[in-house]
Amino acid sequence: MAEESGITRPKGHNVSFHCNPDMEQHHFGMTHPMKPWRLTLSKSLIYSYGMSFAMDNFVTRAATYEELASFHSTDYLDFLGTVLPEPVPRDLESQNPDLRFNLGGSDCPLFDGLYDYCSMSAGSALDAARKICAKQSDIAIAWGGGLHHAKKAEASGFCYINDIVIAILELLRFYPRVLYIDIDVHHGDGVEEAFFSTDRVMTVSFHKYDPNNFFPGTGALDDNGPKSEHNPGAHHAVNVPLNDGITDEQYDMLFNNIIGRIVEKFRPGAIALQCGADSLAGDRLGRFNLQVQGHGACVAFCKKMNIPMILFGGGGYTPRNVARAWTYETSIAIDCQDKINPILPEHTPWREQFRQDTLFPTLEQILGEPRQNRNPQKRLQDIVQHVTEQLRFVQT
Ligand code: ZLM
Ligand code: CA
Ligand code: ZN
Repeated sequence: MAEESGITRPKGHNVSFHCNPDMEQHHFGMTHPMKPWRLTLSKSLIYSYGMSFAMDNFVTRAATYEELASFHSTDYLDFLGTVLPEPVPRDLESQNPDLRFNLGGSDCPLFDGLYDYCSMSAGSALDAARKICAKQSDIAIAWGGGLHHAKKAEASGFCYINDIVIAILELLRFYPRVLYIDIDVHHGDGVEEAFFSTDRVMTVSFHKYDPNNFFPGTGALDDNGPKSEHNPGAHHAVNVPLNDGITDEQYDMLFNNIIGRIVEKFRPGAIALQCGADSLAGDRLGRFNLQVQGHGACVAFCKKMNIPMILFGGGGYTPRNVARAWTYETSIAIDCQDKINPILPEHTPWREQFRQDTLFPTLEQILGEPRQNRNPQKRLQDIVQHVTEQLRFVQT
């Protein structure tokens, strides 16, 4: 199959792929938007293209209690390890006076094997970080990670354990500075908060921002880290608040401008890139008009800088589009994006799930009518201007 597809190992760098297939068997509940099965669909497309022959593939173990405790409080972990799913599905959170650690509501339900699911996600992310630290990998992929909302002692927005924070803490043992970039449609609040008081991690999130109508409601342009007198982390949180309907072209302009400037100034030793696929057009929860090409362009831009990098998954609620994006991004990591056939391989399992047989459906194919773009060019320029000024306070 490797010969047939013409996919070969990339020249000059190593790519590793970290997953735990047992993670994919878990269910948040029938109608919950988060479907771990999207990981199965993504992997099946990646494998169908023959890309596994160009990477080091690791089936990862679950993270241990001690590894999870590098970020999370033991109170929270102990509770997470013992709570059992409700025999009857719970209704509204308001009828639940007993919600500890924000667990058991409709966003963060208790389900069978919850603790295993969380520790497997974190296990893959941590394995990716360790391969980067050991210089055995230049780009390490953990599509099962990217759960950016989880707090030290609280579940939030479908996230229970913050695998990203745990992985970045590992990177910090070897790299003086780490850059975190988040292209999920939601604000990366958990990661931002975890590193609010250090100048060793710079966090950048691009997201839909509408404090009253879109989760989690944080991440305004001028939220840049607590500006208390002795906080070295001040100015080290960058937020790029966006409105509905942003296009590939606009996102690319913003991303290249902002990330280009940040890398020049902050000079990170490693990059952690959260590739939440809910920023794609047609996502069940998302609001943007990004195509697979525009989403992937962010990965390509980061890769060009030749800095060791972890690619995390994250959100993504229309599984066929999640699988397309993460497959294309895997191809960028291994330098075969120009070699692969945009027509999905004939032997792809669940091929009919994809509706169109191409890796790159048009906006019309995805949406019929594209979502109205509410991002005037002037506003985007103001954002770049703000970030440029913010970077004057960043020293290295
Ligand atoms: N209600 N079921 C992104 C995390 C987004 C908070 C409003 C729940 C949903 C959503 C859950 C089956 C990442 C909020 C929403 C309804 C309070 C959110 C269960 C539909 C359903 O049908 C659903 C009964 C559920 C949840 C929609 N929740 C949409 N948006 C957000 C969290 C996570 O992508 O960034 C990273 C993985 N929560 O808006 C409410 C305020 C709960
Ligand atoms: Ca984001
Ligand atoms: Zn999201």
